Amino acid sequence: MLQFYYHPLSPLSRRVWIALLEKEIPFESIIINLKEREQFKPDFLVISPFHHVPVIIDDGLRVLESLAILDYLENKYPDNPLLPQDAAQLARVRMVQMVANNELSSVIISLISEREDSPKLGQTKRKIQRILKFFAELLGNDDYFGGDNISLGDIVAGNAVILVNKLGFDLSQNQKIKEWCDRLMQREAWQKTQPNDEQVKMFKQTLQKLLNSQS
Ligand SMILES: N[C@@H](CCC(=O)N[C@@H](CS)C(=O)NCC(=O)O)C(=O)O
Repeated sequence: MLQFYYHPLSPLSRRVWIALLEKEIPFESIIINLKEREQFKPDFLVISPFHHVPVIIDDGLRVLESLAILDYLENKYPDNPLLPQDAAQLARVRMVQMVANNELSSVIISLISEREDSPKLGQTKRKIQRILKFFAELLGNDDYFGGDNISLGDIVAGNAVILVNKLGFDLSQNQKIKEWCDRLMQREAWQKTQPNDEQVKMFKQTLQKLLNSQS
């Protein structure tokens, strides 16, 4: 059975976790406790040389890097597809996925570490606003970025936007995006994977500890 190395509070692990559940792929959970620094244990470093989760091992094949894992799962397990066939739809899904990965992930550290009155936090919030406006335009009147069906774009972006919201960014000025997040949260895979308030607090503490140890 596919082995999934992850931590439930790791946002990048959650992308893969949601995809496994949405695609209904059976897997064995192996939790790497990042707070206890289990990612640095020699046995795990053999599997994950950069001490990161997520990692999967499937039929003896080790895959690391969340986006590479998502592509692997989509190609290896075609049921419950998460990528559209149509060229324009696929471009939309990939744009959302890459913008979320390249632009949105980086704002999370500022949301956690900057003080309420810091200019950097103001800049971060303006950047999030621009990204959400772009997402809303792309979504149009569709339920998902994949059209009628959820896609890898929805998973990568939805996971980040829901976290940004839980970290204090108000979505009330972005009604379309708020409704899309609510739609995602009605799905079983999302209810199983999204952190509650207590877990978000723990995530903030762990990340803050990591940032302090690096400074
Ligand atoms: N580019 C990698 C990054 C993975 C990553 O940074 N994972 C974090 C958790 S979200 C981690 O394992 N941190 C522990 C560490 O770096 O020691 C991916 O997309 O999979």
